[in-house]
Amino acid sequence: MIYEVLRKWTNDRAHTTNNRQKITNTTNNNQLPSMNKTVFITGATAGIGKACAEKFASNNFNIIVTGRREGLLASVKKELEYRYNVEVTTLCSDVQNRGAVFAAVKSIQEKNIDILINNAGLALGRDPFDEANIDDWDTMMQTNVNGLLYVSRALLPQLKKSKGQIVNIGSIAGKEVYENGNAYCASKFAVDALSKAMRIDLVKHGIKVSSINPGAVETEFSIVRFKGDEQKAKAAYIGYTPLKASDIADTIFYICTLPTHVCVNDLTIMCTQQASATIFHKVSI
Ligand code: NDP
Ligand code: 8X3
Repeated sequence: MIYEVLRKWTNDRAHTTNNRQKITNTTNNNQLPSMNKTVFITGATAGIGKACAEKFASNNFNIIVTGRREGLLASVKKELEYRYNVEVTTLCSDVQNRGAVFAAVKSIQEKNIDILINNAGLALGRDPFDEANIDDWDTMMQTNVNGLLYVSRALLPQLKKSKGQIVNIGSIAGKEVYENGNAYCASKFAVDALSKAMRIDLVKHGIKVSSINPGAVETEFSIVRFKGDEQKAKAAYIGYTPLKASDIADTIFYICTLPTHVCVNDLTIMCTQQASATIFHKVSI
C-alpha cells in the first residue's frame, strides 16, 4: 500500500517537474508564459529595483516602475520596451508622500497587478547613536517603513483581486543590529516585522508575502549612505566579491515563479565571503 502511494507521488512529481521544465523552456524560448502578468517595483531607477525590472521584463512581464528621478525612469522605460517589447509604465513619486503614493496608484487602478516588490529604500549615514543626524533618521523611517506601508495598502485592492505576491526587501540589518547601524537597522527590523504581520493578515486573501534580506550588494546604496563620498562607498566593497543587484533579482524572480501553493516566507542571502552583518573574509589585493 505504502509503495503504491509512493509510486503515485513519484509519478505526480515527475509530471509536475516535466510541466515545470516545459514552462522553463518556454521562458527561454521567449514564448510569453507570463503574458498579462504585471509586476510593480518601487525604486527601480537604480540597483536592485532596476535589476528586477530588467529580469521580469526579459521574461515577458509588464512592468510598473517608480522612483523620484523622472529622467532615469524614462530611460528604464525606453530601454525595456525596446529590448523586450513589454509594457512599461512609470510613476514618478516619492514613497514618503502618502498622498502622492495613493494618487499614483489611483492613476493605474484599471491595471491588474500580480506582484509588488517593495524595494525603495536607503541608509543615510553610519554614525553612532549620539552623533547621527536626526533628519537622516526621519528620512530612513519615512522611506523604508512608511513608504512600504503606503504602497502596500494602496495596491491591496489589485493584489487581492489577483491573489498576488508581495516581496519586501529587508536586509541583514533587519536581522542583526551592528555598530553605527541604529536607525537603518531599526527600519529594516520594522520591515521584518511587517513582512510577518502582512503574511498573517493577508493569508486569507491568498496573497503570498515574502521577505528577502540581502547582505552587501554593490549598488548606489553606499554612495547614498555616504552622501556622495565615492571613496568611502568604494571602500565598503574592497577585499571581497559582493553580491550584484542581478543576484537579488534572479532570486526574487525565482520565488515569484514558484507554483501557486509554494511561498518562500523569508530568505537571507549574502555573498560567499560574508558570514554575518559584520564578519567578512576579506583578502587584500
Ligand atoms: P540603490 O540606491 O541603488 O537604489 C535605491 C532605489 O530606491 C532607487 O531606485 C531610488 O530611486 C529608490 N528610492 C529611494 N528613496 C526613495 C523614495 N523616497 N521614493 C521612491 N523611491 C526611492 O540601492 P539598492 O538597490 O541597494 O537598495 C534597494 C533596497 O535594498 C533598499 O531597500 C535597501 O535598503 C535594500 N538593501 C540593500 C543592500 C545593499 O547592500 N545594497 C543590502 C540589503 C538591503 P530614486 O532615487 O530615483 O527615488
Ligand atoms: C544593507 C546591508 O549591512 O550595509 O542593508 O546594512 S548593510
